[in-house]
Amino acid sequence: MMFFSCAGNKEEVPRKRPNILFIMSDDHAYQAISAYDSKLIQTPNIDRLAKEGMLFTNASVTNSICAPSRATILTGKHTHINGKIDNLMPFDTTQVTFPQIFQENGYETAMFGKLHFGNNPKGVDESMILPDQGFYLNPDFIDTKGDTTTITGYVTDIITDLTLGWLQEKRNKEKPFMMMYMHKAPHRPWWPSPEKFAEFTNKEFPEPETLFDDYKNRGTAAKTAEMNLLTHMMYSHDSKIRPELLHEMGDKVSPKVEEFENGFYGPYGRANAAQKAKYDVVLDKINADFKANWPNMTEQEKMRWKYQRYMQDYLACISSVDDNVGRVLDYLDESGLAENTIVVYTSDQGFYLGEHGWFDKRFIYDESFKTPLLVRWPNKITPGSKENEMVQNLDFAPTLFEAANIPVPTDMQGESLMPLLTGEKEKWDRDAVYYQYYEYPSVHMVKRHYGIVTKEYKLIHFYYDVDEWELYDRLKDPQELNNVFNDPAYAAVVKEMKTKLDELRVKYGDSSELDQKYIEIYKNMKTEKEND
Ligand code: SGN
Ligand code: CA
Repeated sequence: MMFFSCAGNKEEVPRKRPNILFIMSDDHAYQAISAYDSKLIQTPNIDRLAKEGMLFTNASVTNSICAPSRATILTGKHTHINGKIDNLMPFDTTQVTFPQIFQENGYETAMFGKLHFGNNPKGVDESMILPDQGFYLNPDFIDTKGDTTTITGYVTDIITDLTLGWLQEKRNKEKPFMMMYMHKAPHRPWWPSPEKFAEFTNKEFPEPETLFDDYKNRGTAAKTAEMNLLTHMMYSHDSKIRPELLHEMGDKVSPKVEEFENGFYGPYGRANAAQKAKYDVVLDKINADFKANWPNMTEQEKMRWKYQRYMQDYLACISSVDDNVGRVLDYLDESGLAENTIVVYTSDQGFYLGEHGWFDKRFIYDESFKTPLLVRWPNKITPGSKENEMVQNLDFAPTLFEAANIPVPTDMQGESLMPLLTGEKEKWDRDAVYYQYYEYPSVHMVKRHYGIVTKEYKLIHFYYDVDEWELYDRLKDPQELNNVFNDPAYAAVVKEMKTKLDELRVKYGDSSELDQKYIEIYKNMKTEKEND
């Protein structure tokens, strides 16, 4: 194993080392944090971290999907190296994860909420983990011993109660802590608490400029992805139309969208009678509106209706996350812990909130590729600072190690963000990041691709069943509507970016042989599943 311990310093170092509170939500788009963009929602509590710390405007993931992002964060390695390239592959449990190293270096460690693989987090003294994706209502948790318990209530509140309970009472207060507080929300199917559901269905949200994107000047991948609000978002599972009503309305419900079996009753069916009564009031209203108006709407109106329904639920889930982050930040203040605690807020990736007509993620395009990142560390980070350097989830582990005075394992691929956090920017020299997405063919049908992103440009290669390149001018075309790969004016940029991309592939140990190997593994895995 390639890591070191802080031998020799064990007596005096622990008390001075900072505590770490790592907060991560699932699918939280930066467009839905008011410190980034206030047109959709106010998130006053998350915003405190920007006011009192640093907000990163070009933070990204290496592979925009849940479990791979978590594997990257835990290992500090790209997914082609740690092996967790998609949501389907098993996580290689021989990989060393950063909580293990914190634990070995005298930290008290805990993890509460969604992990999404293994459900046997390594290196945590205490954990309560949702099995797989987990449930919004009355969720099950797997505890430190591996036993399962069901807790009554709304998942975001419960994960916070568990987190606060550990911080207040359970942890060993002689040691610094490294706590991972990881929300399930706002993951699909976006079930809000009953109170937020009632509140947010009365709101109307501004539409993104590209809601009616026709994918002109883009490649095959954008045109064939299955994440369009009108044609792929489900009436029942997503927009919360009761299956009985869909059945009753028959052909009046168009366009046809394939539904998940139990898409509605899966989540709703978890509610007890008292909870159902609260949800029913709101569901009745939504369903009555759909019944009366849907058959008479134009395609454009249908798109708009679905967008509003989507935003009402998605943002209601975020509002609960924000309230609960506020509870934890208040506790840090009241207990006097805030001053020596690094607080990180991030998401496992970005998310489309109707931009390009989409929901979901997976693409290297900005709304999916970029992820929120806010870091507060009193007396170290200048309050209210903003940073636009190209940083990634790959960098979290090395950063936290440096902050805790723990040597960074030499096989980790990220860079510590400490020079950016502490105003020593001259020590930062990265100008490009590397990205790769693998899960295809699969849900949402986003094609395999890899690419390089600098502040100015994004070069992408889609492969496997296509061989297409795209180049975007990030400064002139921030919405990424014009692929300029074949524009002669960009020939020199293409050449330079291709060379840089090759260099990055070598630097991070990636290659076309490895791409091919993962294609074979994926095919075999799918065949095995089909034969089961
Ligand atoms: C589920 C979702 C998909 C989502 C994947 C991966 N459908 O399959 O929309 O892309 O998870 O999400 S759902 O209706 O069952 O929620 S991830 O965040 O876990 O990567
Ligand atoms: Ca996710």
